[in-house]
Amino acid sequence: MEPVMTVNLSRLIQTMKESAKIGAIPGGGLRRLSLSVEDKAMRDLLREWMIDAGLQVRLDDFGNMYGRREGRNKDASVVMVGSHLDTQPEGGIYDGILGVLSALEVIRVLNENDIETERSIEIVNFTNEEGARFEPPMLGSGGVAGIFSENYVRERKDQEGKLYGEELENIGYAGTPENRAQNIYRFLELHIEQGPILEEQKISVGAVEGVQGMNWLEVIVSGDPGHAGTVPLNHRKDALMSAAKMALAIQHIAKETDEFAKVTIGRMQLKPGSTNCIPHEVVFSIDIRHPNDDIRERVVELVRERISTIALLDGIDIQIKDLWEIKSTLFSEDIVQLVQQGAKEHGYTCRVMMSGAGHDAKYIHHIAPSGMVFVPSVNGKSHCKEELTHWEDVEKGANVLLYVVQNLANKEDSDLYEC
Ligand code: HGY
Ligand code: MN
Ligand code: MN
Repeated sequence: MEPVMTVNLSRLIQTMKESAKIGAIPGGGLRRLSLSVEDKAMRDLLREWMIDAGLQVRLDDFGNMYGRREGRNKDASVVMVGSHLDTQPEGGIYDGILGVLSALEVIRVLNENDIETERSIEIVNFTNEEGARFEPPMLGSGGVAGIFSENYVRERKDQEGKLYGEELENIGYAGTPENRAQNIYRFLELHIEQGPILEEQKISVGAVEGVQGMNWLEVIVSGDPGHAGTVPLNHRKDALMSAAKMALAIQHIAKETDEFAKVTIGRMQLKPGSTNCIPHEVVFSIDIRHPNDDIRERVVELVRERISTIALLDGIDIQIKDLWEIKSTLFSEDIVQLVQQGAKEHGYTCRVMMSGAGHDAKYIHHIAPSGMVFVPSVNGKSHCKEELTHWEDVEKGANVLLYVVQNLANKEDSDLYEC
């Protein structure tokens, strides 16, 4: 086993700060929606960095970007490392980005120390992990994992009706199906925790054992249009007022079902959206999550029942669409152990934990044993410009990533994963 190596923190910070300029918004956050001009600019920069690092760059038909560093055994299955560069509308500078740029730093360290590995290493940027522009999330990794077909992904529309496939072509990042990730030995993703646990418990590294299950639904509530000044309240079929009752009922269901149930109404649009018009249509999203699939499914069932009853009592129409569902996933035990071993070798505190957030590793785990390394989020904040992870914690996470990648990249084929 090679000596316990470390990353070049100042170079990693520099790279992260460089990326944080692309799509920067006032207050220190990022708006870099997938397949936007900002995403293109970041992809262009990543491609430049990959080429500078001597990587063979390729693109698949979902727009996923790969940079390959050949190993001694060109036929052996590869170690893939990475995450995503797209952000939320008011995202932070670490979510996903840290995983891609730490993977690049791992390559840079191996290069400058002339370390050749048995296996090839591929770093990856997965398209549209967030699902902020094109729903559902994780379309790039889900496409590679065979969850979503190329047509399904290409036909996804954003809120302005623009198509994923066309937007991908417009930014010049449409690749080919034969370039999709394949023959993966292991996949690894470094990511910020996006929650409060590591910080509260003063632990430096999370060895992620899995990702909780989640559902995305869309609800369309249809009432009657009318004038704000003339229609008596008891004659109204006000879509917004019914939607408001539904929102409170949804939160109540989660609270009464289980302490770990999480529900979020993240977007709500109403029509016609004028101060003096009674809203006749409200469309809103529901994000439901729980580590236990039975409980999560129970919450979904209760939500559907309760909001349908509210619609009935209010005499309005309701349509409930199932947008997306992932079941709770457990990662590979060998990677969880390797992450813990890496933390131990470096003398870092470490704990095993589930992820509350969804990640590309969840879908890649369908086609290759996958795992994740977490680093603490200050105040547990993420998906906002207040997202912050201290550089000394970034360094620890990246050092553990380097350790695990080096270890995996020199492992024999004997323990190849049977899909
Ligand atoms: O939604 C999620 O959990 C992830 O951050 N995209
Ligand atoms: Mn992420
Ligand atoms: Mn995210």
